[in-house]
Amino acid sequence: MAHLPSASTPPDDGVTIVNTGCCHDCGGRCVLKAHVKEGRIIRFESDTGPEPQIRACARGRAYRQRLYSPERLKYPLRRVGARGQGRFERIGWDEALDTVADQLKRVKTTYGNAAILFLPGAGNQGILHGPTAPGMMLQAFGGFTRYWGIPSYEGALFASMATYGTIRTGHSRDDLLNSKLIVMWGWNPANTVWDPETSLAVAKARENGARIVAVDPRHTDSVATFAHQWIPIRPGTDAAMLIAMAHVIIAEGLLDRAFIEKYTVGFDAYRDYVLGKSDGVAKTPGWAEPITKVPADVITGLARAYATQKPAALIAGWGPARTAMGEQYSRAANVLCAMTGNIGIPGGYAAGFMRAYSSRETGHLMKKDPGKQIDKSKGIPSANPVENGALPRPDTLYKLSGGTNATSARIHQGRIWDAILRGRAGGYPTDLKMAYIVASNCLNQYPNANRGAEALRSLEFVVVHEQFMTPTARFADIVLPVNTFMERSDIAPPWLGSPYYIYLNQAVAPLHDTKSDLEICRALAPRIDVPADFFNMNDEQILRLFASRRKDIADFDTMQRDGVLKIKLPEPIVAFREQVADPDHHPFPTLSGKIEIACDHLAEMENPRIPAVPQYLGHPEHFDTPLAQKYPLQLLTAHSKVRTHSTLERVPWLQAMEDHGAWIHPVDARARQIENGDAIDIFNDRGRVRTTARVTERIMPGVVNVCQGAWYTPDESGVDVGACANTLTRDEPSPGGAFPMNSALVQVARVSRQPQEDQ
Ligand SMILES: Nc1nc2c(c(=O)[nH]1)N[C@H]1C(S)=C(S)[C@@H](COP(=O)(O)OP(=O)(O)OC[C@H]3O[C@@H](n4cnc5c(=O)[nH]c(N)nc54)[C@H](O)[C@@H]3O)O[C@H]1N2
Ligand SMILES: Nc1nc2c(c(=O)[nH]1)N[C@H]1C(S)=C(S)[C@@H](COP(=O)(O)OP(=O)(O)OC[C@H]3O[C@@H](n4cnc5c(=O)[nH]c(N)nc54)[C@H](O)[C@@H]3O)O[C@H]1N2
Ligand code: SF4
Ligand SMILES: [Mo]
Repeated sequence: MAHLPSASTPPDDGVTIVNTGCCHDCGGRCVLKAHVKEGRIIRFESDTGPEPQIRACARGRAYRQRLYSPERLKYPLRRVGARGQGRFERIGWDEALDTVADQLKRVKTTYGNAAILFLPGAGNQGILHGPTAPGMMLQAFGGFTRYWGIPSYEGALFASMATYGTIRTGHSRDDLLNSKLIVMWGWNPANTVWDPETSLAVAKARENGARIVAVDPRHTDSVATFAHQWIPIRPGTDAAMLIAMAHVIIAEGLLDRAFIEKYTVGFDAYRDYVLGKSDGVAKTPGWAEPITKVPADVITGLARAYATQKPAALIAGWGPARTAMGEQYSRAANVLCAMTGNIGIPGGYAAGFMRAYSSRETGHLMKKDPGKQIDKSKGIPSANPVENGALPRPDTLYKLSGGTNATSARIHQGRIWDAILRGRAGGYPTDLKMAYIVASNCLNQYPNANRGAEALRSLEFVVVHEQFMTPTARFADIVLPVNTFMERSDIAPPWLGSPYYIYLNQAVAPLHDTKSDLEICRALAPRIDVPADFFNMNDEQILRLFASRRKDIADFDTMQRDGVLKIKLPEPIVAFREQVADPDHHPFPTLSGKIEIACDHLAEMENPRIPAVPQYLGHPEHFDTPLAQKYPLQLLTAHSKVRTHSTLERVPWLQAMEDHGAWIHPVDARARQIENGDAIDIFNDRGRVRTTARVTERIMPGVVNVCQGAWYTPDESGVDVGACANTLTRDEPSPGGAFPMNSALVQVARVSRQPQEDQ
């Protein structure tokens, strides 16, 4: 591959090192140096350059087994059996593309563009490949219906926008060295990475003397590695604990009154709720103890520590916000940061969405832009003709720019299956007839997989661009085989917000008869009469065009040669540094210009489920509802360290690191005669999964965890023997749009005992 621009001089053994990277939606975005011999990658190494190094995790280092997997899709396929049965025949590219073009045109002519459902997924995070080109193509074709809501963070995002008017609320990781106390609230970067330098930064902060407390129902690898104290908490009750901490801070006068006065609005309303003046219930630690299962003195202790050991970083992960009332937890965390004045100062943290550097978006996210405010009566302009002019949905923060698009033309991602099945009659904006799915294992990754299978079966046509025969691809009529990021070039910004770019240089020629998503669009666009201007540029021309628009990419060629561009910052990023140092010239980008402890924009919704101040609120599948009699255990669906969602599911090296199985506490296991290693069923009214019991005290009683991402594999009787978490999850989003994947009630039963091994 000597012609590739990144190739350094081959060492004597005929190996060429290609500077490239890894870019699924994995929490990272890392340097990989591919050692290529005779056109094949024989090993990877990671960043060996100057600090800070952007080092790959086990998943990236195992990538050869994904790239060269015998299970890769090799050529276009057409369904021959019933939809979902997984029987296909090989066809040529022309036939496959003609079929897709004919179906697109048929659906457009018969039903209109709104009947085309585009489901882009997170599979590839480069700017060029993955769903970008298909989206542009379908837009030029007259538009499509899509979803709103991102399962990662919708609750955290909603709360961040309501409180701060922005998602840029994070600090660069080097600033953790300035913290005296770090609270890892539902945050497990030892597994989920959250940008590659994070674990090292937390370790250094601990060495530097910071005290580290973790609040998580699971004793995660992060707890084991970093934390001085583990506080297990009942899932979905975090808002109650945070509100009780606020009670301690108010009652004991530990508030930062000057900060509250100067930078916030609405504290009095929150204080009245916390003290019980508005509803007669004082939210004391004693009130929170039976709700959260956290002893009152532990809540009091953490509240005092957080308010007095300043600066303190409360890092509020997204897992607890992936719950049925998720935004209340995030709002309560944000408000606690504000009450203690831990915002805008080195070593503090604002919680919120937590993006720091923004190579992903432009600077507008930090500016209040009233000129861009949406006129509710006129509707929202959009380049997608299907959406153009649609009115905002109720219960959206439509007056703020930079958050979720408020258009009512979109359907919440968690409700897509219901929308397909019920359409306009069910109150959705359209009747959906075909799905165009790119880089998404939606059947596996959206909540309520059994309903998903029913929905996909009901469509007239399904096309999937994929690399593997995923549970979703099995439901396609046409599967188009796509290459991986080792087989093409791209630019990738970091996952969350660290200051660098990865340039992925193509390391090997595309394997089998695969194409990139962009190449597919180049071939498909003329077949559906879409003008091909964009698609006529070659890959590198587009990457150069992208780079030329970024102020922080000064030299494309050097970035391309090195495979990485690290941006040097003059000082650590501290969110809201200017707002706090010089409030007269730097208002917060909210409507009031201040941190909104009580938010008028929320109050205007007049929805008691979205109160103006954060509250602890229940929901129909909470631990204290009648349903809990039937299904007494709470299900968590954390992200696995050996997969990226459902990607990398079939990589033997990674499977060897950790088996799929369910964590269950010995008390719950004993009550069900379950021993470690037993086959168990986990079930509720939505479905039943079969997996292996991992009996462990690393999870609190009353809670079971099945990591998300295992492949949905229903057997003849409907039992999901792949144990996909979403066979069990709830698909009713929170009022603010949070995904309730950590709010399902379940029961567990033993299926059979493994034969005892000889002693
Ligand atoms: N290895 C790996 N890393 C990843 C990913 C992956 O698939 N694999 N995915 C990436 C992506 S796209 C995302 S969005 C992020 C997700 O990042 P997160 O959302 O932070 O990850 P989770 O593992 O879902 O949740 C974090 C922790 O929250 C805990 N938790 C769950 N519910 C509750 C609750 O109600 N209260 C409390 N206090 N804790 C709770 C879980 O036990 C878990 O340890 O991870 C990224 N990183
Ligand atoms: N129960 C539960 N469910 C969850 C979560 C949870 O915490 N709990 N987390 C949610 C979160 S945070 C997220 S982000 C979503 C992720 O959900 P998805 O976006 O569906 O992510 P993956 O499962 O990784 O599937 C991505 C697919 O893209 C394919 N792919 C990779 N690269 C390319 C490419 O270049 N082109 C094409 N065409 N395909 C490619 C991969 O093979 C893979 O099948 O899952 C969500 N689902
Ligand atoms: S999977 Fe993510 S965190 Fe791991 S090496 Fe690849 S980019 Fe980095
Ligand atoms: Mo995500």
